[in-house]
Amino acid sequence: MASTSLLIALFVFVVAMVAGPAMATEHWVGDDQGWKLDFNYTTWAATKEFHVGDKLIFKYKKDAHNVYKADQEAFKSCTPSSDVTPLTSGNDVITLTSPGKKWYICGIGKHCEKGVKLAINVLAAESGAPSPSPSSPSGPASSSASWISPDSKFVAVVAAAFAMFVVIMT
Ligand SMILES: *[C@@H]1O[C@H](CO)[C@@H](O)[C@H](O)[C@H]1NC(C)=O
Ligand SMILES: [Cu+2]
Repeated sequence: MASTSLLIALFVFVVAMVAGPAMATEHWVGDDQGWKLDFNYTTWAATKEFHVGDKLIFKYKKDAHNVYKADQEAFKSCTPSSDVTPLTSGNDVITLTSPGKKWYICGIGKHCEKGVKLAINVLAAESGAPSPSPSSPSGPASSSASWISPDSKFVAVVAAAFAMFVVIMT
C-alpha cells in the first residue's frame, strides 16, 4: 500500500538524515584525484568538515608520494621532522583521534613546496551517535534501520533511496 511505503520511506530517510552526520566519514584526500601534484588541498579541505573519528585516506601510486604527519612549522617549511616515520603504502589511512589543527605533507622531492600538503581543522566528534532502532513492528523499515552502524552511512543512504524507489513504484 502506497501510504505504508511512504511511511517506511520517510522513516528510513529521517534515520539516514539524523544518524548520518553523526557517523564517521572517510575523507578521500583529493577525492578521485588522490594525493598528487597539481592539486590544491587548501581548496579541497575548505569544502570539508572533519570530526574526531573520521578517517583521512591518502591514495597515490606507491613510492611516487608519501605522507608525513607534520606540525605547523614543518608544514610551512616543508621539512618533515626526522623523528616522524612517513606513511608509504599508497593507501594510507589516518584516523582523526583528537580535535585541532593537523598537518600532512609529502616528503618526496619538492612536492610539498608545490602544494602536496594538507592542513585541516578537526572538530569534536559529533554528538548523537546513532541509537539502537526503536522497538517497532518488524518490517522493512526496522530491518533497514538495524543495518545502520557507524560506518554504514552509505547503506543508510542506499536504504533511503530504495525506500523512495518503492514509493514511486507502488
Ligand atoms: C590554493 O588556493 C588558494 C586559494 O583558494 C591559494 O591561496 C593558494 O595559494 C593555493 N595553493 C597552491 C599551492 O596553489
Ligand atoms: Cu609527493
